[in-house]
Amino acid sequence: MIIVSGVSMELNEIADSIKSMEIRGAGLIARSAAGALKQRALDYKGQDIQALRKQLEDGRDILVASRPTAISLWNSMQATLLGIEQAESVEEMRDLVVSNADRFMTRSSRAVDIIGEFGAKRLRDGMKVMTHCNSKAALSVLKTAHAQGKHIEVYATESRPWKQGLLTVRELGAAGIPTTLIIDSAVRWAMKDIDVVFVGADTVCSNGALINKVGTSQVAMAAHESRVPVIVCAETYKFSPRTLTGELVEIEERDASEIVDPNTLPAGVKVRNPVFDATPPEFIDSIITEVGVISPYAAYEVIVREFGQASIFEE
Ligand code: RI2
Repeated sequence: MIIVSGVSMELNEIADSIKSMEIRGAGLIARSAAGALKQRALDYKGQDIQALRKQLEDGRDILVASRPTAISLWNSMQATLLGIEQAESVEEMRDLVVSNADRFMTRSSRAVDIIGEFGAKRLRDGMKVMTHCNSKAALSVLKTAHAQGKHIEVYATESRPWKQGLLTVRELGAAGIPTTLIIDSAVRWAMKDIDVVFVGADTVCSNGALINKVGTSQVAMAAHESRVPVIVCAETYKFSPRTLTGELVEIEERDASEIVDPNTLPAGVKVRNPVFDATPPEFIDSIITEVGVISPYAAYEVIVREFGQASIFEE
């Protein structure tokens, strides 16, 4: 049982909450999944090491299936189960999973703070910032700059259909940061007044492309046209080693009912609800990670450094 937002939850409940987006944000879903796998290890009371390993791998598969796009979920599972095949007892496997999960959760929370410190250096008094959706990493930059006494103003998009932008304006408003909410269609209209764009990341691909909340690519295109820099805030566990070996990132499509009640439409009218899109590296100024500020074209280096390189020459 783990406690999320004060509620104790089982692994399957955590997976359901990630799928329903009660638990959302690529970083928080990764931390919640690591905590769920840790709790499954702690809850196992048997002495059969193969049974424990199967419970952990089944739990990983359930959690990974809850949302397909954010590589953070996959990476957190890999980090939490790292080395279990070498464990020689149930106690050793349990202790390894617990320490792996704790290290991942601690490191990932610290990474958000470090990104805030690095990103705040790109903000000066009087700057107007646009952000899209609701990214803890991006908001860490804005709140850190504000806490340093920098007078910034934020334009936040509504981010339909889930309207995560309302979470953003409530959070920034409560922090005392002057914030303006705009609808997604008003991005290009607002861009003439914007100095810099800060967004989060669900997945950074090996070629430097960004997979993030749908609409990010339109924000980036409008910024590029106005020569406004786009800065991505992405912890290293959001970089995808799977794209290094040619895999494509699945763009999650969610139920039409998140957009409109299909029963109110004429028969035959289709509704599609993709909730992420891809922004090419040429529209991105830089990516702020907890290991440094990089060009999007350096994503390969981060992936190899953080995850190693599956060599075709390895035995
Ligand atoms: P943090 C969110 O996806 C948004 O796309 C956001 O930019 C990204 O995850 C990263 O969020 P969703 O969960 O990890 O709202 O920076 O679908 O909080």
